[in-house]
This record gives sequence, structure tokens and C-alpha cells, in this order.
Amino acid sequence: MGGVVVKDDSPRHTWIPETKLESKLAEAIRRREAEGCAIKSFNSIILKFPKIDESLRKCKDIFEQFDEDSNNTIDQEELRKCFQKLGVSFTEEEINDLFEACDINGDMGMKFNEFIVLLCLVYLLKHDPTALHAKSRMGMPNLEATFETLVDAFVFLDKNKDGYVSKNEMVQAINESGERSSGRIAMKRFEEMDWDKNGMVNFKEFLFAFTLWVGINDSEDEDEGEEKV
Ligand SMILES: [Ca+2]
Ligand SMILES: [Ca+2]
Ligand SMILES: [Ca+2]
Repeated sequence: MGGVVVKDDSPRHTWIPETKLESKLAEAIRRREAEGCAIKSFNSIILKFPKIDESLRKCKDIFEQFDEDSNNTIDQEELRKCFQKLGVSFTEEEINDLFEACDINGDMGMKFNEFIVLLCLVYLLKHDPTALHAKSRMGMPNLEATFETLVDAFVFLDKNKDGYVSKNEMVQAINESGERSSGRIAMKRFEEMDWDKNGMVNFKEFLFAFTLWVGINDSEDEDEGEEKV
């Protein structure tokens, strides 16, 4: 009641993942979706925002630790060392793909927000359902719990469990929350997430939007006066 009704305007054509990494991520999400979802309402996601925010900000320490030359950017070399330290192994190609996928501003480095998204994708990719609820995959239990919440939030939104959130699914999720004004908010949130405007939001887009919503962006450190080209 009180929500907006949206015509089914989702694209009819089959969704084709653009890159190998993208299809791997969608696959990982679908695997995770098969395990079920602990989140029961959109409101409960909203209620988790402050905690997620706090946890992601703590991730700054990790970022600084791996940013060896302290230029506020994690380059490929630093990232390789980071993976080594965390004990996660990827092929060269996978590292390049991850790096490219998360280098949203195209400066050949991971800014803080890009790094958070990258780590969360790593978390998802390294999720091994056979390792029955292993305590920690990357040696960062608190952060991993937050990543799990983010994965869970996405799984909650993806009603038909195809690995992508469509506009209708977003509206449906928010309508279920029973708030009168929430339909418009759902649409706005969706527009913010759907960067390439193809009517679908993948997990990576969702994560980037999330870092924005909780107020993490890469401009926070620019008071240090560095101007990069
Ligand atoms: Ca660096
Ligand atoms: Ca970048
Ligand atoms: Ca879906």
C-alpha cells in the first residue's frame, strides 16, 4: 500500500556480462543467493548504515598500511603485496581485471573508495561455500562481517536471484518497507546506482553507490594539496 506502481520496463534482451570478471562476480552472487538471505526488510538495511559506515572508515588503516609510498593511491604493485599479505591469490589477469574494474576515475590507482569496493569484490570471489562458515577469509573479521552485510543487502534486493538488481526489484524491495514516500526514493537510488543506464545494477555498481551513500568518497584527503593529472 502506498507505494508506486511501476510498469515492467526492464529490458527484454538477455543480459550479457561485459567481462570475464563481471560474469565471475555475477556467478559468485548467484552462488551466494542460493544460500539464502539474512535480511528481511529494506529498513533493516537502512538501520545498518551507521555501522557499515563506521566499519568501512576503519578500513582506512588498512588502506594506509598498503599505500606504502603514502600517495593516497594503491597502485598495482602495492595491490599485489596487499593480496600476498591477505593470503588471497589471483592470476595476473584477474588482478588486472579487478584493478581495471574498480579504477572508476581512471587514474591507474585505487583511491580509498575504489579500494573498499575492490576488497569487497575479493571477499565475494573468495567465498567458498565448501569452507563451512570459515571464520575469516582475509584475516579481517570485522571488515568481512561488513562485506557480508553488503552482499546480503544485494541478495535481498535481487528478488529473482539472477545476480542483478533491476529497477522493479528495487521498487519492490522498498515498497515492502511500507513507507509512503519510499517509491520515489527507490527510483532515485536506483538511478544513482545504474551508471550505464541499462536498467540493471550489478554488485560492483551497488557497492560504489553504497560508499557514496554512507559518505565515503575519494576527495576526503585532497586537502593535502596534491594535484594529479
Ligand atoms: Ca601508493
Ligand atoms: Ca582510481
Ligand atoms: Ca534480479
